[in-house]
Amino acid sequence: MRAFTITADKFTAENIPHCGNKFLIGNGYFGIRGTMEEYTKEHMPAVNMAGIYDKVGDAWRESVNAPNPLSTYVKINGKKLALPDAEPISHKQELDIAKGIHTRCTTWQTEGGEVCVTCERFADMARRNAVGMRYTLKTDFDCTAEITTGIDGDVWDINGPHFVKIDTASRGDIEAVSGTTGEKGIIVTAQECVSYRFDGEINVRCGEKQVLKTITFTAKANTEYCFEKTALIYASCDEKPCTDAADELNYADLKREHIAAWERIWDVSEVEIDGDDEAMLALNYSIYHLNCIAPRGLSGISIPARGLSGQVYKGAVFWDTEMFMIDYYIHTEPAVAKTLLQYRIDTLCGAKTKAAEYGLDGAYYAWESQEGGFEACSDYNVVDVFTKRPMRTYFRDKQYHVSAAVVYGIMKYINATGDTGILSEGALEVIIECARMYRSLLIKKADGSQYEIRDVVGPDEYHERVSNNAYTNKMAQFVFKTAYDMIKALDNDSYDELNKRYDLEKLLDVFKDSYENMYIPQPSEDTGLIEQFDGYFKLEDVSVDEVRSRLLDPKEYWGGAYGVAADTQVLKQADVVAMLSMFKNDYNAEIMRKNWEYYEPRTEHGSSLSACMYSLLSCHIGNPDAAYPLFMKSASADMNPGGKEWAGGIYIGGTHPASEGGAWIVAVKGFAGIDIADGELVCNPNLPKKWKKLSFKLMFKGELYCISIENGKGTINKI
Ligand code: IFM
Repeated sequence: MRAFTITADKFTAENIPHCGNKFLIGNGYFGIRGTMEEYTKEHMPAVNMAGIYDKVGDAWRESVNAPNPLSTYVKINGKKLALPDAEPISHKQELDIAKGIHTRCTTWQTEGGEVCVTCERFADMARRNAVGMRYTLKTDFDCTAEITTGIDGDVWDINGPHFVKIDTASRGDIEAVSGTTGEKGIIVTAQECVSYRFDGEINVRCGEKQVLKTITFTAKANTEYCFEKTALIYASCDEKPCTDAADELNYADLKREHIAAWERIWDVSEVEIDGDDEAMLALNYSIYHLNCIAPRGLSGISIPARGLSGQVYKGAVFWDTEMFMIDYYIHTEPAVAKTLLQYRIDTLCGAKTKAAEYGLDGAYYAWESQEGGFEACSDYNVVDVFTKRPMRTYFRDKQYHVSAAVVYGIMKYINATGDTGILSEGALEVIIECARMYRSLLIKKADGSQYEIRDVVGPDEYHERVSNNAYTNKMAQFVFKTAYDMIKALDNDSYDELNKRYDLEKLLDVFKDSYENMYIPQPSEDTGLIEQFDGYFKLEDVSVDEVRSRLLDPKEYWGGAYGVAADTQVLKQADVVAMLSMFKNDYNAEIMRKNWEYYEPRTEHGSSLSACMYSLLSCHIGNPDAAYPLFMKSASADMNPGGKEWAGGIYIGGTHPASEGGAWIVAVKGFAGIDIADGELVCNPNLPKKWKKLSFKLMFKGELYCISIENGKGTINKI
């Protein structure tokens, strides 16, 4: 893997939330925000745990942050030096994405002279519970120095506090802080061992929420004083208990194993782009994030919409995973993709419960899914900025397309891995139950000709409760056809077995009737345009800027009953365009072009899921240069400040793994034109002008391939 480093060489307090996302490290079991070691909870440090949730009172249920074992600050001659309060004369934060190592180097000017701290740390990719940290203090004058390091159980929460009980302990060389969650009594522990080789007086304090160890010593000018910390994070609900002890780990060994693990990951996942270093960095940075949150060797969890960067969107799993992220894992680490799908199989019961709650058959997957498929979304998911009252929204009730995304994800996985075995492991039941759910939504059109689906919210969330959303109807048809085909493909034994639980003959009839008679909004003969939903073209046709100018408050919600976009054609994110980019073989290039050109100027791209879909469709219609800026936007979602971070006083920032996965899809399926035709991998490339060569590896049906595109020609070689 070539050296790729992300840097911020200036400190600004307003960038603290952004840097927390941008410099995230993680290993799938937890994510550690790119915050400074001295930060307290106001600055949003977090060791965000995968798949552990808690609810406090009536507040939203959300994922849990572990006690923070990185907590460290220094005092020089009795004066504390800590960001953001003490302004530095220089500050550099770096992320080595090849090695998964975060470093910071900060220098302060004091009365006595300069004080510099450096710290490197990593979320161990080889040992899921471990964290390594090496902290160094250097002054250019003799002074009395204090380094205080420990574990902080007073963690940042959005809807917390989640720990109803915090225990602190210090025994021998080990300190530990355990927080017990209120709802389920899960104990989340951080344990640490600190080692150093200089003389100092040591003082360990076990407080109510922290254990802090202070080393006081006389620092000589221009001498480095360094301590190493090995820490472990684990929870009482872990499937595989942590068997390590922090004092048995060695920092250098951990670091070596960690780097080797990243090397193995990059060996398959690195993408090389000749002629465009900026794009190569952005894309590999996206891949870095996808790797930090992959649940390797874990079970029962999937990836939340904001990855492991905190509690935004309740730490919940959305359709983002199956539509935007899973492709990357399918083609680099299929076992991870299978884990993601297993989560949907395991949570089928939750999806059935939700369907029943709405009077539907089958399985209706949660818009915001937590453990067990629990729907975390409330009926009031947005706050009115004027009245401060919760607003009734329909994300939870009406985004039926989530179930289809699960089926779509399953089929992408099967087509690319050949692992049809997953069907008998529960995936077929998921497909059938999703098809049953869609069937119970169908209504015969008044003229009796076809089935329609009324009262939905499509991917464009600004228009609620619409009918015949082209995307939703097309996805429902896809689910019916998939369910039909998968049942038809069963061998006799499997058919008989499944027939004990379902009347398969009847289901085949029902699914066939459903997909054959499903109403799919068609391109107009005059304009070639597909109407996003019934009546969309009758809405006010104004520009995105005009709609924006109507906001009375910048934090107003654009959608819902009376949002500024609701009665206009302005949409939040790709909707018809998402449908076209997914079903490109069903439409000709001219139709796709006309719809892209119509919908793009009317799209706010208010969701980070939007740009990649437009970019992908641009590639499909042979316009890679129009695709390029949208690809870069998608790949850089977490690199540049300026994304939506706050809404109505609620932090909505965090990392954007769907956007990052979307960027990978554009590079591989768009620019490189990788597709599966007749069960084989094919390549129809269309590179942006400045890309001289694009190369990457890809897993397909259990084999690793090397793909290389140069001079308009693609080669696919088995490794
Ligand atoms: O799933 C998305 C949704 O489509 C748009 N709002 C954000 C969600 C989470 O990324």
